[in-house]
Amino acid sequence: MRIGIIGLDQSGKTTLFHALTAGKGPASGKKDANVSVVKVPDPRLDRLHELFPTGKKVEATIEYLDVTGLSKGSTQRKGFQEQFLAAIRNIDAFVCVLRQFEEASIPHAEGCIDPERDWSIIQDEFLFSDLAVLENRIAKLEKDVKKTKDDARQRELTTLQKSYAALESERPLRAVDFSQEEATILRGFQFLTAKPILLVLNVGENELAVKQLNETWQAVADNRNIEVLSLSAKIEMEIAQLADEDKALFQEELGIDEPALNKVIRHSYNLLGLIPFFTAGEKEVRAWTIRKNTRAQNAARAIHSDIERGFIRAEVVEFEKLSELGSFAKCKDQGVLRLEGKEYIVKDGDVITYRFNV
Ligand SMILES: Nc1nc2c(ncn2[C@@H]2O[C@H](COP(=O)(O)OP(=O)(O)OP(=O)(O)O)[C@@H](O)[C@H]2O)c(=O)[nH]1
Ligand SMILES: [Mg+2]
Repeated sequence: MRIGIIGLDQSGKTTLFHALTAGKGPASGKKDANVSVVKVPDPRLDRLHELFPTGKKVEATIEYLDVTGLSKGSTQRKGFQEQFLAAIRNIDAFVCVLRQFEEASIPHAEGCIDPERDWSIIQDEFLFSDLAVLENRIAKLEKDVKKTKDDARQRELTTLQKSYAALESERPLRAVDFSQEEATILRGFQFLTAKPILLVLNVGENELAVKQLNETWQAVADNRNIEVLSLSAKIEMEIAQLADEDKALFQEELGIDEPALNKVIRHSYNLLGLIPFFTAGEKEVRAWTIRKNTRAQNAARAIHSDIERGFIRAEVVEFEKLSELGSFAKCKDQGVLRLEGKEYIVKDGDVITYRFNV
């Protein structure tokens, strides 16, 4: 999973990126799209490692990209469109940093601090960008369809016209219902308004104690495929650089209940409809990421396509039961280790042993 961190200039993107990567900095040297692989912290995995201490502990990972260069009017500028789109081509979702912190020494390009205005600037940019892509493609398809009467092209045209109509009435594509077929047609276009988005209000230190979103942001968060949270990127970066024993103390002093890393990752997971399942044994304990409502057989693909292909059955136990009883053998004795077939829908926190044959 890849998530792109975007936002207007000087909103705190790079600061958040560094907070997420615990000050370790970018893994790639590229100037405009720094990539970093972030481990997904999960206390359940730590507990499994206590039960199976002989091997490695392998967390699930999410990749974050620090994407620069979005400002008012920028997606309309020649060349920018391609550059920005290239940078985010394979992105599953956005984290959008909105500046709320006041800092006289860092002027805002729009003259004053107003995260609602900034959010509407970004929405407009995305809307215009998608409309421009749609206009070109629709114009071309209309000609083609007239000439060839091709069925597939007609369906694509209809889908794109539906998308265009939504955008014209200022509805982002992430809020529109599409059939499976329509979604497949649209996927290749990488429309910006179609991607799920996590809005991060980058607040000042003095606002950290405010835990509730105000009404406006609450209403925004009620939209489909949008989440909103507030944090201070700067403070979080400072925390990320502290030694573990100092972290808790500093957080408590500031009234931060959990590190932003955990919050951002949890929201990213929600947004993308992701859940983890676990495998545990002598060699390793490991978390795997799948989409919600994945069948046991398809979930095996996260581990290896051979297991999916040669699937026989899955031995499944809830994490809580395994944690309580302490071993697979006890779980079996107590009848809480279940044999599941390929249609079983994997649940968040299932510990699975696959039986397969290739
Ligand atoms: N006071 C304060 N300053 C912050 C906060 N977050 C970021 N900054 C400062 O704001 C400036 C811009 O932060 P960056 O993280 O570089 O912002 P950016 O969005 O990556 O900027 P560009 O990549 O240039 O668009 C830096 O000087 C940060 O130290 C914050 O929560 N409070
Ligand atoms: Mg930056």
